[in-house]
Amino acid sequence: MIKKYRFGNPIPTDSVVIDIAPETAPITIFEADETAKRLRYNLDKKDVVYGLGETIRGINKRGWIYDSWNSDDPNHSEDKHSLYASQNFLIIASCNEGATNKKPIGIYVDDPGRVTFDIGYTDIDVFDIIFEDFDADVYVIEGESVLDIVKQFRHIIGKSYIPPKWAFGFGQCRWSYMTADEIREVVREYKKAGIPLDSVYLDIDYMYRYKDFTIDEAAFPDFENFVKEMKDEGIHLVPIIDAGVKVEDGYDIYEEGMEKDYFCKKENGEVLTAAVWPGRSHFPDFLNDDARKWFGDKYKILLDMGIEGFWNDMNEPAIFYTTDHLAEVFDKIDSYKGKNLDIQSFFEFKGTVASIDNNIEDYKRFYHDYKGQKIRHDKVHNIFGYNMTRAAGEAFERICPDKRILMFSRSSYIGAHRYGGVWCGDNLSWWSHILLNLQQMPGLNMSGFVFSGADVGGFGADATEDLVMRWTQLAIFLPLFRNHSAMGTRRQEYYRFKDIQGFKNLVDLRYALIPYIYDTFMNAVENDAMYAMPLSFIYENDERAWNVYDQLFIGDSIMIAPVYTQNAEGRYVYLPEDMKMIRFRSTEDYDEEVLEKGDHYIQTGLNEVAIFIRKGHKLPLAQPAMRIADIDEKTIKEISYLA
Ligand code: MIG
Repeated sequence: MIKKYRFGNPIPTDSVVIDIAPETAPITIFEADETAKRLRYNLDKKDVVYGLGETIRGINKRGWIYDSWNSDDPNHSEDKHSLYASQNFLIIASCNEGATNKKPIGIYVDDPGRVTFDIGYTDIDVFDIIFEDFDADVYVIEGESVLDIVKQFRHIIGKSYIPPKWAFGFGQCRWSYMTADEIREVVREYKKAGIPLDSVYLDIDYMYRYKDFTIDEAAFPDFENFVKEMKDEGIHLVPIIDAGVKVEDGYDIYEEGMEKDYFCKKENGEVLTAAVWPGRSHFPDFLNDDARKWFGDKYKILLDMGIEGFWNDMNEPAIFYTTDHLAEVFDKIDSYKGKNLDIQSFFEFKGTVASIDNNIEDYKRFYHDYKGQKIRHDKVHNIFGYNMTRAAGEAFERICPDKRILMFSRSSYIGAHRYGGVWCGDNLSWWSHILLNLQQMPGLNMSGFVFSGADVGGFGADATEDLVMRWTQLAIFLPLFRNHSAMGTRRQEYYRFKDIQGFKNLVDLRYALIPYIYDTFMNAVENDAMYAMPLSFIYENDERAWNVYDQLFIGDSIMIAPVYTQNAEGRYVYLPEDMKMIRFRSTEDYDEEVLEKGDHYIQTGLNEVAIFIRKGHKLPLAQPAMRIADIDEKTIKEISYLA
């Protein structure tokens, strides 16, 4: 049962697609304090709080304070409060053992501005939702189980995005492959290593001077033919699209946007100028229907060249600086000239310079023309990236309604899940980020983002072979499986490491698992179900299962428990019932063992990966192929646990 409560005068987000009349009676379950602009829920000792999409920390969000404020922050450390996305859906639940008969409760806070979730941070037993303005639609969902609440919620937000089948294959990315020849080399090396590959990503350097929908002809001569050449090899090229449009006379997209008045403007009516990768840029007003349609149609330029997938970046939007703020900073610096910096002025000075990127005040300098209203950006900040993805998704529906196009985005808000997936942005080659990747998946699935994953091997910092291998042992089970790393970091394409055969075995296993992965994915989308979930979603009455935060069920047949500790040759795994473990060294070489419910130390060397099959379930395994399209369903064999 879903109830909607309306507070103040909410700005519509189009995240919910089913019309629900607001309640006339005041909210119960949560205690509303209009003066404090707050909703409060008193947590029981055993309550677990799931959800909040792509955020830092664990699967249970209790014990930290989160700010929904889409942020370009490449340092995903535990002390942060915001990442790139805002998915304000949570479920409060507890184990039913002991027959407390307490039912779980879901809450969706539909507010495109900043919202703070203090989940047992200030007081471990209090869950507060604090609004900047108390203008929001709040949905409270009661249900029989966590999965039931997920299903009810997903029903009102509409069906999740489905990518083309090849997008479930392995993708290789790097910031950046600078030339077509460099990409040819990557494809050649993967082929030589016998490692399956379906896509290679183009990061910003394929563009000419970082201008959206252009190609650097010197680096990528005859691009259209190159796309075809790659496609003949079975490789899809996936270019990045950035949110900012370069200010440059003669650049048609800039000129059209200016002429049609499609860029975000300041209070005084002038177009906002912000610096991002292309240098001085303007932001298309994705919230405006006409501007959104206009920008979306530009994807056709690349679709016409044979491109079938994209990733949208920098759409929080990230801002290196605005020209206005920069001028203020220069003035401020001038005022220090000739003066001595004492301690206080030294820190002030340093702070002034350090404050130029992603400055909160800059998000108050521009406006949107949204549904006939002029709205200051910070009030709708969290739906900007969503509407960029929507621009693309709506355009694909117009341009090629019968074809699935790959689309995923960095920034998001619930609603964007209908138009694309997400990747978790600039993580680091840290062991703790393997676990973070695992822990981000359930929250994303709950809020409709089923096609998701993180940069395998870590984006920032230098990766090591063992870390990349362990990370891959998780990622082969996740829908978006892409190895990506940043400029200046150690290269981490699989063929560059020593145990190439070990990596091949893992990617082969991924391709062998495709029938299961694809079915599980499609089921999650069609039935508003979970793709990756913690044990407690299934074993509601098993108190021990509620305490497991580093294992996942992938669909309801198999469980994974990846190793994410440096130099560890195994780990403890909790089995919520008797299960059959398959320990793979390759798709041909594995052992099977039935293990009893309970805790086990599972030995898994660096080249081994364990899958646990639930009783009465089976795991189909296809003969691996070098490309998704070449997987032959007739080769499927089944490993079952039908005891
Ligand atoms: O400011 O395009 O998250 O995946 O490689 C960095 C360069 C901009 C951030 C993305 C990352 C991408 C990078 N981009």
